[in-house]
Amino acid sequence: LKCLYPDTAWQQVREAIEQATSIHLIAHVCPDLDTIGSQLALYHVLKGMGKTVWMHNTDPAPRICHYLPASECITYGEMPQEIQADLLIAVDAGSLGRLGMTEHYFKDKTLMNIDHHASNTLYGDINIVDARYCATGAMIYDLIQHLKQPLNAASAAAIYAAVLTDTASFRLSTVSADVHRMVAELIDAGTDVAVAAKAIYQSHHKERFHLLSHALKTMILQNNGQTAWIAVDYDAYQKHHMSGEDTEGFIDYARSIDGVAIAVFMRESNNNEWKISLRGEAPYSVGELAGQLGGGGHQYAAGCTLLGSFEQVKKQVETVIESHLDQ
Ligand SMILES: [Mn+2]
Repeated sequence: LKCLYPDTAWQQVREAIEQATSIHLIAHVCPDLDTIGSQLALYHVLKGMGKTVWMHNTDPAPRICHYLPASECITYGEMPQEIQADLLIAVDAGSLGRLGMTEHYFKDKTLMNIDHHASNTLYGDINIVDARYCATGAMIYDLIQHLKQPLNAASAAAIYAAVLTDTASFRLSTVSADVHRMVAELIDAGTDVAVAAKAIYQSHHKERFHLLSHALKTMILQNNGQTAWIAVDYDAYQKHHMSGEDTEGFIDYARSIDGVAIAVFMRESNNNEWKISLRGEAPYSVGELAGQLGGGGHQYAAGCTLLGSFEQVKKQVETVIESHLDQ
């Protein structure tokens, strides 16, 4: 194997992991496959090193990750009493708030922060944050090598799921030749890409498409066709018995229109609470844009949560977008 970024300083991470006997791995709220894949890949590696390992998160893991080995060991919700870890490792979370846990839980514990968000607030006692990585899962690939551990089929499959989804199926400019060389190693280690594709892209409920057809009818273009908007309000959401993960990918329809530089998907997750997803392209940074709205993310993909009516929230997002388009 070969590290994607050999200059990343993993030494402190390696030492802390080697010294720890029990470790709690934590994914971010509304977990995606990068955070869950990173959590699972680390789980298999640390188990192989003889550690006691827990995977406990605030929110449930998405249904599509259930094909990954040990995903059934991930728990969520209230903190179980039996978790007594001497090291906590957060993966793919840009800020402490993204873990969704009371700050009390982190008191007097060593917290390690492994992430690839440029906006990361360096909230850990040990921070390994490197925005060059296409996915946090790819960071785990390098970490495995620094720990001098083998890449087994279970961790390879988890890393593959993380990288596949965080690069929008290898379509982003973060995908280098080295990323593809890593994927070759993941396949050699036993990853079945067809099984992954089937689980991730071809296991949707039919209700998703009823909601998608509703969402597409809301699509509007503004700013001379440079911005595209789609929205799903709470009523529609409830009517189709949906959960957040079922709207995954809706924004891609808005982004895929010729001439659109910034796409916005507004989802009312509760009455007057809107989850805003943003996708963009250079020279714009939707990560910066989301930051101005109290959220965060990457240059090409970001999000935030806003409170208010549809009109109020849309106006707020619009104002920030227009200030970026004007520059
Ligand atoms: Mn990520």
